[in-house]
Amino acid sequence: MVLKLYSSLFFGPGGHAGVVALVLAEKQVPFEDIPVNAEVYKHKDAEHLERQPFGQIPVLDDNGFILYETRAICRYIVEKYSEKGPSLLPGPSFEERALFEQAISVEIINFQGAVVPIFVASLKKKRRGLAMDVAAVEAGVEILVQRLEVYEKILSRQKFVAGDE
Ligand SMILES: N[C@@H](CCC(=O)N[C@@H](CS)C(=O)NCC(=O)O)C(=O)O
Repeated sequence: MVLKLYSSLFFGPGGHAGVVALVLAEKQVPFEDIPVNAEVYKHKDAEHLERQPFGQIPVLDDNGFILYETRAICRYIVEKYSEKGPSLLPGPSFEERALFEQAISVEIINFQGAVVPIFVASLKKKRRGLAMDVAAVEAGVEILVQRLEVYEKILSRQKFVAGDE
């Protein structure tokens, strides 16, 4: 049975489900996209909470095996379909793996941690017909710019955040 990915364009194509879709595409694993209408809070209804108790997107359903949390889903896909597409996990050395874990933590905390508050104060409000919180957006952008300057520094020395591979 083909994998099912519960997603929602309400959060934009660059949302967490987009990351999973990108990994599935890289690994050349076919999947069925199941849109959840977040505009009318379908991600908070009993049916979705059964899959994702925090009421968030994305969720993967692999023949009844339900998995949430974007990075856990990505790792699952990459390891389960190791023979398909390019290898997306570093290694074999402990150091390469550790740098990969470091990059993932940086992405969750420093990148997502800065981007999500901007989204919540701007596009998310707009899509709900509310006024944008300009002060929060400006404060968020300031933090994001500082973080991206660090990314620039890292990427001036190596090809990718986790190294050169
Ligand atoms: N830690 C979760 C975060 C997922 C997340 O924040 N998804 C957003 C959409 S991109 C969402 O569902 N937001 C609604 C909410 O948090 O109530 C993951 O990595 O999958």
